[in-house]
Amino acid sequence: MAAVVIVMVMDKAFLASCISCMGETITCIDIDECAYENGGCEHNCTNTNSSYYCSCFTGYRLYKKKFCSDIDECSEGISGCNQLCSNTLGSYTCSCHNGYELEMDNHTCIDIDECLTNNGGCDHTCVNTNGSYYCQCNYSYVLNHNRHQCDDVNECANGNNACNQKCINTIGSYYCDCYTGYHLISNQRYCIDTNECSTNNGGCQQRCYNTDGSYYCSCWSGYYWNATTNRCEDKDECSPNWSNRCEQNCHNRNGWYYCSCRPGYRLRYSYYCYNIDECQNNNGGCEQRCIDNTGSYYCDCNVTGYALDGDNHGCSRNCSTDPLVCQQVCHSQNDLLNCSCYPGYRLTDDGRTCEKIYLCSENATNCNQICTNTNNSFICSCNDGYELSSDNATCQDINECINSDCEHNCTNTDGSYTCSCYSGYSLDSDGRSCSDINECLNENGGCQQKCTNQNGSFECSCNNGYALEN
Ligand SMILES: *[C@@H]1O[C@H](CO)[C@@H](O)[C@H](O)[C@H]1NC(C)=O
Ligand SMILES: *[C@@H]1O[C@H](CO)[C@@H](O)[C@H](O)[C@H]1NC(C)=O
Ligand SMILES: *[C@@H]1O[C@H](CO)[C@@H](O)[C@H](O)[C@H]1NC(C)=O
Ligand SMILES: *[C@@H]1O[C@H](CO)[C@@H](O)[C@H](O)[C@H]1NC(C)=O
Ligand SMILES: *[C@@H]1O[C@H](CO)[C@@H](O)[C@H](O)[C@H]1NC(C)=O
Ligand SMILES: *[C@@H]1O[C@H](CO)[C@@H](O)[C@H](O)[C@H]1NC(C)=O
Ligand SMILES: *[C@@H]1O[C@H](CO)[C@@H](O)[C@H](O)[C@H]1NC(C)=O
Ligand SMILES: *[C@@H]1O[C@H](CO)[C@@H](O)[C@H](O)[C@H]1NC(C)=O
Ligand SMILES: *[C@@H]1O[C@H](CO)[C@@H](O)[C@H](O)[C@H]1NC(C)=O
Ligand SMILES: *[C@@H]1O[C@H](CO)[C@@H](O)[C@H](O)[C@H]1NC(C)=O
Ligand SMILES: *[C@@H]1O[C@H](CO)[C@@H](O)[C@H](O)[C@H]1NC(C)=O
Ligand SMILES: CC(=O)N[C@H]1CO[C@H](CO)[C@@H](O)[C@@H]1O
Repeated sequence: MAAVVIVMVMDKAFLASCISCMGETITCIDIDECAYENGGCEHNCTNTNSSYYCSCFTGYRLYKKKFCSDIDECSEGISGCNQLCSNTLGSYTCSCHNGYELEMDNHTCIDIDECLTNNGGCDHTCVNTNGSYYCQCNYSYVLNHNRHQCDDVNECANGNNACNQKCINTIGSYYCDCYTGYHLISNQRYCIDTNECSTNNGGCQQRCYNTDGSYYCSCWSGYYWNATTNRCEDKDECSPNWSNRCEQNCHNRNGWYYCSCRPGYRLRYSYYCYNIDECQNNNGGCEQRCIDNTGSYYCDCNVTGYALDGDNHGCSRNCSTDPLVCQQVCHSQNDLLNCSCYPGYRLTDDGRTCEKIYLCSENATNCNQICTNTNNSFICSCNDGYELSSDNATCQDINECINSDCEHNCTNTDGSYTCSCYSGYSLDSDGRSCSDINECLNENGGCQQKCTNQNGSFECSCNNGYALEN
């Protein structure tokens, strides 16, 4: 404290002279130059033995021994700032570019991982970089102009994107699709025709035809599509509505038809009918001439006097087929004709003409019973009970019983007739009427007790007290 008081009463000059007076007994005390106006130092003043000096605060540099000027650490490159440096009075501060932050040492800048905060504002992927970051979009997205949002890419907008039929864009993707009747192959891009017929015959009843992108049904030949019933139905080729190739007869069957020919024709090449020359085979079965027609044939008898039999094949001759052979009467047997003549005529040597007979004495008169000569001929007649038949020669029995005078039965006999009576009657002497026979007259009719005659019959009965045995 005392020193301090002393200093206060000495000026500088004295102090200096004092110091130089070495060896003097005068006790010199240090003058504190800093005490007065800080020794003229701008910043710090430090008093020393017999002197003093000025110094500056950190960040300042001494000049002209007393004054202090700020050190620009930034421009002098001594700041140690990692990135940006800004000078301040007496100091400096480090700072960092965008995207970096100052470390705890206040000098080093380290990258800020913007992606840690809210994904950096990126829609999809945030990629941190040294000092920055960027957003990335998933495949099939494109980064919006704002660099953060991801917009869907319409892959289909540009040339269908390898889909050969339909391209369907979706958010974030796309897929290929096919028109009806096609399907995707395994690469999921190309469409190939779907063979609808391979499954369930395409739903077709009969034929299924696959086409590119579609298919159609049809019917087997022999069937047609009936639009009313929606079914394949049998074509009735034989009906006028459909054509058939049969030359003659047509027979429809389910799904087909066949042809046939009328008798006398033979089917050839399935459709055509050719005439059969039946006469080539065994003369057509004709006994004489066989004449072929288209489709048939017929027999003919070309030997004079012969005519076709009922079977139209055989030929035979009889009196009506050869009427001119016999002049009068004709008899035939097995194609042989025998002529004869009416009664009163006789066959001449030619075997067919007849000449008239004039006398009953000639055998050929043929009179059966009675022959009577006339002027230039003869006539036949008959005995009683006979009549002349239509040949004027033979006599035939008259059936008198047709209109008889018998009372009961009449029995015709050759040339006559007899009458007879029912049982129980007897024929009268006139040979025609019948009388009842009284049977009781003859041995009591065989009755034991009473006999009662009746017309044509009789009856037995018993006395009182008897009964007829069975
Ligand atoms: C300057 O003076 C101040 C206050 O008296 C002190 O804290 C500092 O250390 C001094 N600086 C120097 C370089 O002497
Ligand atoms: C960095 O600066 C801050 C504020 O200016 C201070 O509080 C801190 O102590 C400083 N750190 C270092 C290591 O200097
Ligand atoms: C980051 O960038 C700074 C400045 O360009 C560089 O000094 C530092 O080495 C980089 N860090 C990495 C990890 O690349
Ligand atoms: C992007 O891709 C990632 C990885 O494949 C997936 O997890 C994410 O869901 C996708 N985001 C969108 C929007 O598709
Ligand atoms: C189709 O079927 C209907 C019903 O059976 C029938 O009436 C019609 O005639 C058929 N159509 C033809 C063209 O035959
Ligand atoms: C033939 O055709 C006519 C007209 O289409 C039809 O009315 C008739 O039913 C058909 N006849 C047969 C047998 O199919
Ligand atoms: C009858 O016809 C056949 C075949 O034409 C012929 O061979 C035969 O000579 C004919 N007979 C007579 C008698 O005309
Ligand atoms: C004669 O022959 C023809 C032809 O065969 C036949 O139709 C007819 O009945 C025959 N006549 C007699 C009387 O046999
Ligand atoms: C008549 O027939 C008899 C017996 O056949 C014969 O003897 C007689 O000469 C015949 N008379 C005449 C005239 O032909
Ligand atoms: C039988 O006589 C009658 C009468 O004289 C005559 O019309 C008829 O033609 C004669 N019949 C025969 C077969 O000669
Ligand atoms: C008479 O005629 C009847 C009926 O035709 C017959 O039953 C009966 O036997 C005949 N009697 C005689 C005697 O011919
Ligand atoms: C404070 C200080 O260092 N005082 C010194 C000044 O010089 C004298 C003489 O040399 C010393 O004796 C003091 O100690």
